[in-house]
Amino acid sequence: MADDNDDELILADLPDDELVAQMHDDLYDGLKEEIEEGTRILLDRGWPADKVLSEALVEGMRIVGVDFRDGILFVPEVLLAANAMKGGMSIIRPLLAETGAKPVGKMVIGTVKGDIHDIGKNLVTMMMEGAGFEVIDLGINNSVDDYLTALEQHKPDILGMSALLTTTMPYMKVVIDAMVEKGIRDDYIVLVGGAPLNEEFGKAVGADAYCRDAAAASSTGSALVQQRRAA
Ligand code: B1M
Repeated sequence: MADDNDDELILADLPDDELVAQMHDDLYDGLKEEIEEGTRILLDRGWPADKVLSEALVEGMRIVGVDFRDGILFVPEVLLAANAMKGGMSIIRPLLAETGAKPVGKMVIGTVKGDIHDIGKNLVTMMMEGAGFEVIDLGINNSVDDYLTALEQHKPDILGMSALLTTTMPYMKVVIDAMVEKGIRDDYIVLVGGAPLNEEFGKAVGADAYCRDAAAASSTGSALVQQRRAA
């Protein structure tokens, strides 16, 4: 998608719509510095952090995902795109956290065993922090033991699990079954999410809720914690 004129382009001179389109191209091309610059420009122009996130960054990654699926982009290019996306996210993260209210609860979150996708999980972390949660992020490739140890250690209100592969999403059931076996399942609200999941899957594995995106995770998490405290 890069063209020969890229060097001459001054991002700050572009109107909003062209800048956002350019950021989609820059994300596609894995240009981290340009993504960081574009993110700052939009914020300086008064765009709310969540709008920059969804319209410039997440939408750009959606386009990358389509071409990855269609065999036009390959793992190394997608890794660069992910790295650029993380550059933009790191600027937005503190802003989202600032908008949050008082601490409302604690969450442990991690991507399941065998799965190294973490952008969506990181977004959920950011939105939960923005909603006032303390979040302990276990990172990627978590085994049952990793989750159980973290639950024991941090005693959160919520356990969140992320999976992006159809081959790794069944592992969520392995974790929940282990919680049942230990008699601790009902001590926690369990939320699951990731692109290949849906509501039925969430029910089938025994989660409290499936969250289609980071905003749903923060609203569902907040509502369920409040319900639990009220009960
Ligand atoms: Co991967 N990959 N990938 N990949 N990758 C997908 C998931 C895929 C759909 C691409 C495709 O074919 N179209 C496909 C999976 C197919 C399937 O299983 N049906 C795929 C594949 C096949 C693979 C490999 C097997 C490729 C290979 O090696 N041949 C390999 C597997 C590695 C592994 O994990 N073992 C692989 C590797 C990679 C990279 C390393 C290159 C890179 C990951 C980099 C990183 O994460 N640090 C990568 C990427 C970037 C993608 C795509 C393109 C983008 C994922 C993403 O970040 N989306 C993805 C295509 C796609 O999803 N369309 C793809 C943006 C993000 C904001 O959305 O993650 O959906 P998402 O998160 C959302 C919601 O789902 C939800 O909220 C988030 C924010 O709104 N959510 C939660 C997510 N987790 C949640 C947890 C919650 C709640 C909500 O807890 C409460």
